[in-house]
Amino acid sequence: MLPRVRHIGRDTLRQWSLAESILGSRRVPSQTVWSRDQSTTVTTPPKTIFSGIQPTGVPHLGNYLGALRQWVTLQSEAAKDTTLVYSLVDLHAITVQQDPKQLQQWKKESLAMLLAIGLDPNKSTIFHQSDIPAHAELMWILSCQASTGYLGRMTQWKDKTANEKDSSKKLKLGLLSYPVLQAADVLVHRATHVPVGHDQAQHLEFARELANGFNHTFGGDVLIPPETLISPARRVMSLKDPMAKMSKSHPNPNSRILLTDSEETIRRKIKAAVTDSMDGITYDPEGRPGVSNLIDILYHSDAHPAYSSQDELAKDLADLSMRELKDRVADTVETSIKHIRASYAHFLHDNDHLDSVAAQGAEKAAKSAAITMKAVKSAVGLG
Ligand code: AQP
Repeated sequence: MLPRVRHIGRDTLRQWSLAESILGSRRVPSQTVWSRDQSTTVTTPPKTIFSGIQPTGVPHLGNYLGALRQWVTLQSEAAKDTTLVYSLVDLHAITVQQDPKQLQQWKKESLAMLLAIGLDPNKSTIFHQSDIPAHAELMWILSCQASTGYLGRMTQWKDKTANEKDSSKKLKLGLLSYPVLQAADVLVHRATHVPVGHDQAQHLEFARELANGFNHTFGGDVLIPPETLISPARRVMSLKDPMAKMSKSHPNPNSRILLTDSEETIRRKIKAAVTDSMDGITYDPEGRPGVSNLIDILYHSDAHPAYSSQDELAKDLADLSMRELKDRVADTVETSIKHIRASYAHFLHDNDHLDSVAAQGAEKAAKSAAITMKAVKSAVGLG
């Protein structure tokens, strides 16, 4: 089966509202036809968007451009009957050992960050994954269907295990099986669309396989195979190692720009980004990964883009020195995230509000998950 991966094109974003372009004229699991004139819409079953982020530290520019910014765009542009569900996936965070106190703090900070980027708890369900036991329960049921061979071929598993010398002792089962939990996260809320960065595309393909396999085994359409929405900023790379993706867990803090970084820190990190000694500025991700990553960051961070592609942008930058390019990137990044920094400081100190958002989200998420679990348990013979 061909992977059903949808790339949200920049042009598409500009010409059409995101709601129309990605939730509209396209094939979705339950075939729909969309017209721009909604009065002639044939069928438009409500869509459900689900996505998650691990509370494993302050989100970075890659998380923002690759996922979080799309969450907010969907919240403002999706059709009114679209359900938006966003989770802080703390059960995923413990696939590597965490300091319990630190994890508690990160959960709080991550929730404050979701509010700071512009998610509104009255429009989107925002919740901590571990507050909803149905995620782990569905994971177990799906685990009984999942192939260990398939899981062992996952790129992220291979990457993460490549460096372990004594694999049998150090590697934990959760690291192998977390794509099953990820599938459960998506399927338990009957998500039709899942906006993620490119690194998660393979896991979403796995979720579709599991859903189709479950439906085939137990009959009916109990689980909905979701579609993947890949952000235009597919993969923001590390500032220190432009062949690797920007990541929260990289030991070098200068490899990533945090959404809480001050303007001064942003400038310092971009100034120290690894580039090359070639003359001029060109866009060549394979030959010049460091420079191309900066061009990608500039292209995707610009809220009012004047260019239709990175190549076109690079032509305009051709005569800049590396220092001038870095200044331009730092200016644009600062402009695009400074509002987040300010609101984050506000939300982080409002504990009552954070608790109430988490409680409200958990209540809505529990109701959503209960519907699926009833159908799943009944199908399997547990209900
Ligand atoms: N570098 C990236 N470029 C584009 N998108 C990215 N995402 C992550 N890194 C990039 C997307 O952000 C969303 C949330 O990611 P996550 O926190 O759940 O886990 P992750 O992919 O493992 O992110 P990190 O930051 O690299 O964390 P660690 O270091 O803990 O593994 C996802 O949609 C992801 O695609």
